[in-house]
Amino acid sequence: MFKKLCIFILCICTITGCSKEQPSLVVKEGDKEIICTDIVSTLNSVTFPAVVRSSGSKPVETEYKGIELTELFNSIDITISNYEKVVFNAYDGYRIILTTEEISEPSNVYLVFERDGEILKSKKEGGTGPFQIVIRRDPFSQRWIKHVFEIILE
Ligand SMILES: Nc1nc2c(c(=O)[nH]1)N[C@H]1C(S)=C(S)[C@@H](COP(=O)(O)O)O[C@H]1N2
Ligand SMILES: [Mo]
Repeated sequence: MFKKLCIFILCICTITGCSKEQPSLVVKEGDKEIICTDIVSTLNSVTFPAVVRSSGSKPVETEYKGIELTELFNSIDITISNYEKVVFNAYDGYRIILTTEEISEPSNVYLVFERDGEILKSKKEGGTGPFQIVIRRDPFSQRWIKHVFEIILE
């Protein structure tokens, strides 16, 4: 009976996706690699408004949910003031570099995973996620790197 119940719950979880793995991200500091796996569930997330400018469409007002990048660094004991710049790499080969100064500005650089209440889809699923960097003081969004998977401190 118990075994049947377990199998039943497992099936429901698989179908509804509640057992879906959380996306991960790697942070590199020297020759150390930190794999961040439960960013979405464990860190302090915030929502904020932004205007999205995607080529070929009109600007749209949206709400993003994510964590301030400095929070992520704090959570893995990285002191960014020890570094000059941070490199972000995306699955499609896109790369951006931010100064640590820019990242340290309050309420500026966020690692987002939700837009208007919906989890960001991967590139394969036609989205901009699973993670995207949003820089609130970069209104033209060229540096809002989509599909980011690697962050390197230099
Ligand atoms: N991974 C990735 N992020 C990216 C880009 C890209 O090609 N790949 N393009 C950038 C540019 S130039 C802009 S304007 C915004 C919006 O891109 P979109 O016009 O393709 O929506 O995303 C930025 N982030
Ligand atoms: Mo662009």
